[in-house]
Amino acid sequence: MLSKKSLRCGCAAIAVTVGFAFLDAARAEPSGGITFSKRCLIVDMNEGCAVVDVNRDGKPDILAGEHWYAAPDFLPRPVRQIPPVNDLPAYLNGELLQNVGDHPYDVDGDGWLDVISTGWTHKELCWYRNPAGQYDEHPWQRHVLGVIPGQNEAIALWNFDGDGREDIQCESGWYERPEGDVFVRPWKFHPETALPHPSVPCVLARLSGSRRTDLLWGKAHDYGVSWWEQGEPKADGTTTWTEHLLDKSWSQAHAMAWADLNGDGRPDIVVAGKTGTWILTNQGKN
Ligand SMILES: [Ca+2]
Ligand SMILES: [Ca+2]
Ligand SMILES: [Ca+2]
Ligand SMILES: [Ca+2]
Repeated sequence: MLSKKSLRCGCAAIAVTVGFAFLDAARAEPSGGITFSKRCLIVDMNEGCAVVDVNRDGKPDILAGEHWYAAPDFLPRPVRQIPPVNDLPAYLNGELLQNVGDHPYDVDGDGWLDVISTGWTHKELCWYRNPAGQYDEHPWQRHVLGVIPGQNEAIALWNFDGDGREDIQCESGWYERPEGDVFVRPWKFHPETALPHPSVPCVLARLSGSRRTDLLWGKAHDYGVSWWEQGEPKADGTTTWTEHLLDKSWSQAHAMAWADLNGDGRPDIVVAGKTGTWILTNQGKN
Protein backbone atom coordinates (compact mmCIF):
# COMPACT_ATOMS: atom_id res chain seq x y z
CA MET A 1 0.00 0.00 0.00
CA LEU A 2 1.30 3.46 -0.79
CA SER A 3 1.35 6.22 1.79
CA LYS A 4 -0.81 9.32 1.31
CA LYS A 5 2.34 11.31 0.64
CA SER A 6 3.54 8.81 -1.90
CA LEU A 7 0.16 8.77 -3.59
CA ARG A 8 0.24 12.55 -3.86
CA CYS A 9 3.74 12.34 -5.30
CA GLY A 10 2.67 9.58 -7.66
CA CYS A 11 -0.26 11.60 -8.94
CA ALA A 12 2.03 14.58 -9.34
CA ALA A 13 4.56 12.44 -11.14
CA ILE A 14 1.92 11.05 -13.48
CA ALA A 15 0.62 14.52 -14.19
CA VAL A 16 4.10 15.80 -14.86
CA THR A 17 4.89 12.75 -16.96
CA VAL A 18 1.84 13.27 -19.12
CA GLY A 19 2.53 16.96 -19.31
CA PHE A 20 6.10 16.47 -20.45
CA ALA A 21 5.39 13.51 -22.72
CA PHE A 22 3.96 15.81 -25.40
CA LEU A 23 6.88 18.20 -25.09
CA ASP A 24 9.35 15.33 -25.28
CA ALA A 25 7.89 14.06 -28.51
CA ALA A 26 8.27 17.50 -30.02
CA ARG A 27 11.83 17.80 -28.74
CA ALA A 28 13.06 14.33 -29.65
CA GLU A 29 16.43 15.16 -31.13
CA PRO A 30 18.97 12.47 -31.93
CA SER A 31 22.25 13.29 -30.25
CA GLY A 32 25.41 11.49 -31.12
CA GLY A 33 23.36 8.81 -32.89
CA ILE A 34 21.36 7.79 -29.79
CA THR A 35 17.84 8.90 -28.81
CA PHE A 36 16.27 8.90 -25.34
CA SER A 37 12.63 9.46 -24.29
CA LYS A 38 11.98 11.12 -20.94
CA ARG A 39 9.67 10.57 -17.94
CA CYS A 40 9.55 12.60 -14.73
CA LEU A 41 9.03 10.38 -11.67
CA ILE A 42 8.62 13.12 -9.08
CA VAL A 43 9.29 16.80 -8.47
CA ASP A 44 11.31 17.18 -5.28
CA MET A 45 14.73 18.42 -4.07
CA ASN A 46 16.52 15.12 -3.58
CA GLU A 47 20.04 14.76 -5.01
CA GLY A 48 20.77 11.03 -4.91
CA CYS A 49 19.66 7.98 -6.90
CA ALA A 50 20.61 4.39 -7.72
CA VAL A 51 19.19 1.49 -9.71
CA VAL A 52 18.85 -1.71 -7.69
CA ASP A 53 16.43 -4.64 -7.35
CA VAL A 54 14.90 -3.52 -4.04
CA ASN A 55 12.17 -6.18 -3.80
CA ARG A 56 14.15 -9.04 -5.39
CA ASP A 57 11.62 -9.78 -8.12
CA GLY A 58 14.30 -9.74 -10.81
CA LYS A 59 13.33 -6.30 -12.12
CA PRO A 60 15.58 -3.28 -11.51
CA ASP A 61 13.96 -0.64 -9.31
CA ILE A 62 15.01 2.92 -8.52
CA LEU A 63 16.12 4.26 -5.12
CA ALA A 64 16.04 8.04 -4.95
CA GLY A 65 15.98 9.89 -1.65
CA GLU A 66 12.65 9.72 0.16
CA HIS A 67 11.23 7.08 -2.18
CA TRP A 68 11.89 3.92 -4.07
CA TYR A 69 10.17 3.22 -7.37
CA ALA A 70 9.27 -0.39 -8.14
CA ALA A 71 9.44 -1.66 -11.72
CA PRO A 72 7.50 -1.71 -13.91
CA ASP A 73 5.18 1.16 -12.86
CA PHE A 74 7.90 3.21 -11.08
CA LEU A 75 5.39 4.91 -8.76
CA PRO A 76 6.91 6.34 -5.55
CA ARG A 77 6.92 4.23 -2.38
CA PRO A 78 8.24 5.57 0.95
CA VAL A 79 11.78 4.95 2.21
CA ARG A 80 12.51 7.77 4.65
CA GLN A 81 11.92 11.43 5.39
CA ILE A 82 14.89 13.69 4.66
CA PRO A 83 15.27 17.08 6.38
CA PRO A 84 16.27 20.14 4.34
CA VAL A 85 19.72 21.73 4.57
CA ASN A 86 19.20 24.29 7.34
CA ASP A 87 22.71 25.17 8.52
CA LEU A 88 24.02 27.19 5.57
CA PRO A 89 22.95 30.85 5.27
CA ALA A 90 22.53 30.59 1.48
CA TYR A 91 20.13 27.65 1.76
CA LEU A 92 17.75 28.54 4.57
CA ASN A 93 14.68 28.53 2.34
CA GLY A 94 14.53 24.73 2.29
CA GLU A 95 15.57 24.39 -1.33
CA LEU A 96 17.89 21.40 -0.73
CA LEU A 97 17.39 18.07 1.02
CA GLN A 98 20.16 16.49 3.10
CA ASN A 99 20.97 13.78 0.60
CA VAL A 100 23.87 13.79 -1.87
CA GLY A 101 23.95 10.12 -2.80
CA ASP A 102 22.13 6.79 -2.46
CA HIS A 103 24.53 3.85 -2.33
CA PRO A 104 22.93 0.36 -2.31
CA TYR A 105 24.73 -2.25 -0.19
CA ASP A 106 23.57 -5.21 1.90
CA VAL A 107 24.87 -3.86 5.20
CA ASP A 108 23.43 -6.57 7.46
CA GLY A 109 24.00 -9.43 5.03
CA ASP A 110 20.40 -10.64 4.99
CA GLY A 111 20.30 -10.78 1.18
CA TRP A 112 18.22 -7.60 0.77
CA LEU A 113 20.04 -4.51 -0.46
CA ASP A 114 19.92 -1.60 1.98
CA VAL A 115 20.87 2.00 1.23
CA ILE A 116 23.78 4.03 2.66
CA SER A 117 23.52 7.79 2.52
CA THR A 118 24.49 11.10 4.02
CA GLY A 119 23.82 14.77 3.37
CA TRP A 120 25.81 17.77 2.22
CA THR A 121 26.39 19.07 5.76
CA HIS A 122 25.17 16.06 7.72
CA LYS A 123 27.64 14.77 10.27
CA GLU A 124 26.18 11.26 10.31
CA LEU A 125 26.70 8.55 7.72
CA CYS A 126 23.59 6.35 7.94
CA TRP A 127 22.18 3.19 6.46
CA TYR A 128 18.53 2.35 6.06
CA ARG A 129 17.51 -1.29 6.36
CA ASN A 130 15.48 -2.80 3.54
CA PRO A 131 12.30 -4.21 5.21
CA ALA A 132 12.84 -7.45 3.27
CA GLY A 133 9.61 -7.46 1.33
CA GLN A 134 7.45 -6.16 4.21
CA TYR A 135 7.15 -2.67 2.77
CA ASP A 136 3.57 -2.07 3.95
CA GLU A 137 4.17 -3.28 7.50
CA HIS A 138 7.63 -1.94 8.34
CA PRO A 139 9.57 1.28 7.66
CA TRP A 140 13.16 1.38 6.47
CA GLN A 141 14.90 1.59 9.86
CA ARG A 142 17.67 4.17 10.19
CA HIS A 143 21.08 3.19 11.64
CA VAL A 144 24.18 5.37 12.10
CA LEU A 145 27.41 3.99 10.62
CA GLY A 146 29.64 6.80 11.86
CA VAL A 147 30.20 10.51 12.33
CA ILE A 148 32.16 12.31 9.62
CA PRO A 149 33.39 15.91 9.42
CA GLY A 150 32.95 18.42 6.64
CA GLN A 151 30.89 18.39 3.48
CA ASN A 152 30.16 15.00 2.01
CA GLU A 153 29.68 15.23 -1.73
CA ALA A 154 31.53 12.41 -3.47
CA ILE A 155 33.87 11.56 -6.32
CA ALA A 156 33.71 8.51 -8.57
CA LEU A 157 35.90 5.41 -8.87
CA TRP A 158 36.21 3.86 -12.35
CA ASN A 159 38.45 1.73 -14.49
CA PHE A 160 38.67 4.68 -16.79
CA ASP A 161 41.05 3.50 -19.51
CA GLY A 162 40.31 -0.22 -19.58
CA ASP A 163 43.67 -1.30 -18.17
CA GLY A 164 42.08 -3.34 -15.36
CA ARG A 165 42.88 -0.82 -12.64
CA GLU A 166 40.26 1.51 -11.17
CA ASP A 167 41.02 5.20 -11.63
CA ILE A 168 39.57 8.23 -9.90
CA GLN A 169 37.50 10.95 -11.57
CA CYS A 170 37.01 14.25 -9.80
CA GLU A 171 35.72 17.60 -10.92
CA SER A 172 39.07 18.75 -12.35
CA GLY A 173 39.91 15.58 -14.33
CA TRP A 174 40.92 11.96 -13.75
CA TYR A 175 43.81 10.29 -11.95
CA GLU A 176 45.30 7.20 -13.55
CA ARG A 177 45.91 4.46 -11.03
CA PRO A 178 49.50 3.19 -11.23
CA GLU A 179 50.67 -0.38 -11.21
CA GLY A 180 51.83 -1.69 -7.85
CA ASP A 181 51.50 0.08 -4.54
CA VAL A 182 48.93 2.84 -5.00
CA PHE A 183 50.08 4.52 -1.78
CA VAL A 184 53.70 4.89 -2.98
CA ARG A 185 53.68 5.27 -6.77
CA PRO A 186 52.40 8.52 -8.36
CA TRP A 187 48.96 8.78 -9.94
CA LYS A 188 49.13 10.54 -13.35
CA PHE A 189 46.64 13.40 -13.65
CA HIS A 190 44.58 13.86 -16.85
CA PRO A 191 42.80 17.24 -17.11
CA GLU A 192 40.86 16.30 -20.27
CA THR A 193 37.74 15.28 -18.31
CA ALA A 194 37.42 18.40 -16.20
CA LEU A 195 33.68 18.74 -15.62
CA PRO A 196 32.10 21.87 -14.11
CA HIS A 197 29.99 20.76 -11.12
CA PRO A 198 29.27 17.24 -12.45
CA SER A 199 26.66 14.76 -11.27
CA VAL A 200 27.64 12.37 -8.48
CA PRO A 201 28.58 9.93 -9.83
CA CYS A 202 29.16 10.23 -13.55
CA VAL A 203 28.79 7.07 -15.63
CA LEU A 204 31.34 5.28 -17.77
CA ALA A 205 29.81 3.15 -20.52
CA ARG A 206 30.36 2.20 -24.15
CA LEU A 207 27.57 4.25 -25.70
CA SER A 208 29.21 4.56 -29.08
CA GLY A 209 29.80 0.83 -29.40
CA SER A 210 33.53 1.31 -29.82
CA ARG A 211 36.09 -0.42 -27.65
CA ARG A 212 36.65 2.81 -25.76
CA THR A 213 34.69 3.84 -22.71
CA ASP A 214 32.49 6.91 -23.05
CA LEU A 215 31.43 9.32 -20.32
CA LEU A 216 27.85 10.19 -19.33
CA TRP A 217 27.25 13.08 -16.96
CA GLY A 218 24.86 15.80 -15.92
CA LYS A 219 25.44 19.35 -14.76
CA ALA A 220 24.64 19.17 -11.06
CA HIS A 221 24.15 22.92 -10.72
CA ASP A 222 23.10 23.95 -14.22
CA TYR A 223 21.12 22.74 -17.27
CA GLY A 224 22.29 19.78 -19.34
CA VAL A 225 22.74 16.00 -19.52
CA SER A 226 25.38 14.93 -22.04
CA TRP A 227 27.54 12.06 -23.11
CA TRP A 228 31.13 12.43 -24.15
CA GLU A 229 32.31 10.09 -26.87
CA GLN A 230 35.90 9.02 -26.41
CA GLY A 231 37.98 9.22 -29.56
CA GLU A 232 41.43 8.18 -30.63
CA PRO A 233 44.00 9.23 -28.03
CA LYS A 234 46.81 11.58 -29.02
CA ALA A 235 50.35 10.31 -29.45
CA ASP A 236 51.26 11.40 -25.93
CA GLY A 237 48.35 9.43 -24.43
CA THR A 238 46.04 12.40 -23.95
CA THR A 239 42.43 11.23 -24.22
CA THR A 240 40.09 13.02 -26.68
CA TRP A 241 36.34 13.59 -26.33
CA THR A 242 33.36 14.82 -28.37
CA GLU A 243 30.36 16.14 -26.44
CA HIS A 244 26.78 15.13 -27.40
CA LEU A 245 23.97 16.96 -25.60
CA LEU A 246 20.99 14.75 -24.63
CA ASP A 247 18.71 17.18 -22.80
CA LYS A 248 18.87 20.66 -21.34
CA SER A 249 15.18 21.35 -20.72
CA TRP A 250 15.54 20.94 -16.93
CA SER A 251 18.32 21.57 -14.46
CA GLN A 252 20.30 20.21 -11.48
CA ALA A 253 21.12 16.65 -12.65
CA HIS A 254 22.92 15.92 -9.40
CA ALA A 255 22.94 12.10 -9.28
CA MET A 256 22.90 9.54 -12.07
CA ALA A 257 22.48 5.80 -12.62
CA TRP A 258 22.80 3.69 -15.79
CA ALA A 259 20.80 0.43 -16.03
CA ASP A 260 18.30 -1.34 -18.28
CA LEU A 261 14.93 -0.57 -16.63
CA ASN A 262 12.59 -2.05 -19.24
CA GLY A 263 14.55 -5.15 -20.19
CA ASP A 264 15.02 -4.26 -23.85
CA GLY A 265 18.77 -4.75 -23.65
CA ARG A 266 19.57 -1.04 -23.83
CA PRO A 267 20.73 0.65 -20.60
CA ASP A 268 18.63 3.65 -19.59
CA ILE A 269 19.47 6.72 -17.50
CA VAL A 270 18.03 7.70 -14.12
CA VAL A 271 18.77 11.21 -12.91
CA ALA A 272 17.84 12.91 -9.62
CA GLY A 273 18.38 16.51 -8.67
CA LYS A 274 16.87 19.62 -7.16
CA THR A 275 14.12 19.71 -9.79
CA GLY A 276 12.98 16.07 -9.58
CA THR A 277 13.78 12.50 -10.55
CA TRP A 278 13.70 11.46 -14.19
CA ILE A 279 14.02 8.41 -16.42
CA LEU A 280 15.63 8.81 -19.85
CA THR A 281 14.68 5.68 -21.77
CA ASN A 282 17.21 4.59 -24.34
CA GLN A 283 15.56 4.41 -27.79
CA GLY A 284 18.70 3.10 -29.43
CA LYS A 285 20.64 4.30 -32.42
CA ASN A 286 18.88 6.11 -35.22
CA1 LIG B 1 12.47 -5.15 -8.41
CA1 LIG C 1 19.99 -6.00 4.03
CA1 LIG D 1 42.69 2.37 -15.20
CA1 LIG E 1 16.27 -0.14 -21.64
